[in-house]
Amino acid sequence: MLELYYFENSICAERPLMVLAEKGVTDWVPHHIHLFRGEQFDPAYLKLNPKAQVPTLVHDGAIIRESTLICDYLDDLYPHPPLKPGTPVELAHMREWIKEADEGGFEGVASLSFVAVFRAKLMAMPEDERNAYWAGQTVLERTQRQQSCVFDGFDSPYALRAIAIWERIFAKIDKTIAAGGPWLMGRQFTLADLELATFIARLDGLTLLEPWIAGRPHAQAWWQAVSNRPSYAEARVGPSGEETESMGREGARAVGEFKRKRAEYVARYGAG
Ligand SMILES: N[C@@H](CCC(=O)N[C@@H](CS)C(=O)NCC(=O)O)C(=O)O
Repeated sequence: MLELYYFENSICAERPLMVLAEKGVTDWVPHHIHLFRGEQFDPAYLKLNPKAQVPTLVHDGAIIRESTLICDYLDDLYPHPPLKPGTPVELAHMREWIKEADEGGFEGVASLSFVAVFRAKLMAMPEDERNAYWAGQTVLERTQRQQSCVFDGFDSPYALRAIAIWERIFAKIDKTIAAGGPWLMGRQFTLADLELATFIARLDGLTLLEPWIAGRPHAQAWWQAVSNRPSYAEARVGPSGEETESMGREGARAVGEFKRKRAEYVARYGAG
């Protein structure tokens, strides 16, 4: 039996959801973990995922954590159509994209989400409620990042780091697709495209994507192609449900400040 613990608006949980859709796998058991209701801290869930994060996959009793590892596992479990290239060199190159997305891209999207949207939500909470929210967290690094984004907004060093990493990723996507698309690994759609896509969908939902792809026609064409895949819609990638409206509205409010910060970054360090 295959069971997936996920939250519909989690950019990490959308990764395995999209893999399942690509593979046409439908016989899995969904377990919804509502992050805004604190269900990730439920003692039963903490046994599956001590970091209190989604997604978690349970396959015949075996627990698999970390979205990248879950996607890899699912691709091995359901080999058709393959989402990994066939040669060791290509495999290493595909994994380099995912490593960059995981090491900096995730933190970047999370920071921008907090600066643009969750900041307002947390600032509107009474102080003791906000402190209780952070006190329940299990990863100190994440708590400190969130606090910096909430209290300092675009002046947080994490906002600048977010801009730096995504500037580099978008420049690299544009250059790679120009050299031979339509996908990051050439003719084959792979986990590299898919695993970046769910992160970029959040930037899109926050209305922060357009400034990054406007002057990058190849990255733009790639994004069109990824977001037009049936699996993207089937997995409901991008803000959905109760989050859609607030993400778009709050994100649009932040876009002016984002553009100013990005212009400052580009003037100082260059684009990509
Ligand atoms: N490296 C982990 C990160 C998982 C992660 O941080 N998930 C977020 C949602 S995208 C989460 O569960 N956050 C819990 C919270 O906000 O309390 C993975 O890729 O699975």
